[in-house]
Parts: sequence; structure tokens; C-alpha cells
Amino acid sequence: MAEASLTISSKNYSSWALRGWLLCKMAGLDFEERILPADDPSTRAELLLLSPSFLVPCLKHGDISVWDTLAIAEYLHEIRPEAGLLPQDRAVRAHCRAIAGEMHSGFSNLRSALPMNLKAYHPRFKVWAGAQGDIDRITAVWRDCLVRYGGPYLFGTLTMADAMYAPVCTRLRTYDVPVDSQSAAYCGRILNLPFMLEWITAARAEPEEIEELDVEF
Ligand SMILES: N[C@@H](CCC(=O)N[C@@H](CS)C(=O)NCC(=O)O)C(=O)O
Repeated sequence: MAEASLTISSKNYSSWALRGWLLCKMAGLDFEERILPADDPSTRAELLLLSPSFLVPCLKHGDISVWDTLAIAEYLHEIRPEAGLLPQDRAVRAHCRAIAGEMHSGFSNLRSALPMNLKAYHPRFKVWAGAQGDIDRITAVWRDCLVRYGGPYLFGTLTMADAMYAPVCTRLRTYDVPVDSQSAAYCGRILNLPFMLEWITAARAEPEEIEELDVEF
């Protein structure tokens, strides 16, 4: 039996599930996935028991339940410090937390206008100004990190910040959003991580479609 379980919903649509799953993989945690179809009433009842916020992802490790992505990241760092989810240097660690927190609490324009949908592809999608502002800020953050810490990931090696921004990389690809060459190269590296390829393949094999999240143009 696995050491932990991670409850998630759709791999195609749930960007928070992707972040939580990636964090567990990056931490090297032995976990099993519990995939709950998001719109089934009995599923929702079960989810409420597991995750009082009613949200996924939710990590269960022994008697401990953690149901918020940033809390999961911090918890994984505590139990697997050697995985390097946070940088070793205190100042860099603070920067990494700030970047991860900015994604966790912000960029709502991008998140609502360009929902994660790994099965879709919308060439030359028209990005409205609010979402473009979020994209500009995110790519500025990426460029700053890549220059400061030398890449190939935001803080050199993979950290929780890369997991937090991974769904942005998928959105930029899904909606064919042009970005500067440094950010495009960073996205390419994230999208080609073996864990990402594994997730994307599983997402594309999912049967269900959620109409409201399938933007049409
Ligand atoms: N801030 C939360 C956000 C989690 C979240 O919004 N999860 C969505 C899926 S991406 C969810 O569970 N929505 C409720 C539902 O699908 O029933 C976190 O960091 O985990």
C-alpha cells in the first residue's frame, strides 16, 4: 500500500490537481491517486469528508489531511526536505515562496479567461487586456528568475514555484499565446518533463468533457 494518497479530479481541467500531483512527484512521495469525477453527488459528499474546503487536490498522509496546494507544497517540503521543493538559501527561499504565493492568490484574469484544457488547441486565441496583463507579469517573473538563478528552472533546480506555474505553460500552449523566447523555452522545458508528459497523456485519455470549460472560437 502506498504511503499517501492524493485526491484529484479531472486531469484535463484541474490545474490545482496538476500542481498538487506534480509536487508529490517532485518530492518523490510514494502515493496513490484517487480520481473523483467532479460532478457526481456521491463524489462531492466523499470529497467533503476528505477536504473540508470541498476542493482538490487533497493529500492524505497517515492521519494527516492537507487540502490546499500551497499547504501541500509546504508539507511536502517538511517531510522531504532533500527533494529541494524550496531553495537552500534563506533569501532565495523567500523569493521562491513569494513567486509561488503570487500564483496561488493571483492571476484570476488569466485563470478565468484561459482555463486549463489539455485536450484543446485554439490557434491565435484573442487574449483580452486583463489576461494579457497577467501573462506579462508572469513572463517578467520567469525572465527575472531565469536570469538571476541561471535556469534551467525558475530557481535553478525544480522547486515548488515550477509546479505552481506549470499549468500556465499548458495554457500558453493551448491558447497559442506568443511570449518572449526565454519564456517560450522555459515552457518547453516544463511541458517536456517526464511527469508532465505522463499527466498530459492521461488527461488526453479522459473520457469526460465539461462544456463550460470548452471555450469555443
Ligand atoms: N486554493 C485552492 C484551490 C483549489 C481549487 O480551486 N480546486 C478546484 C479544482 S481545480 C476544485 O476543487 N473545485 C471544486 C470542484 O471541482 O468541485 C488550492 O490551492 O488547492
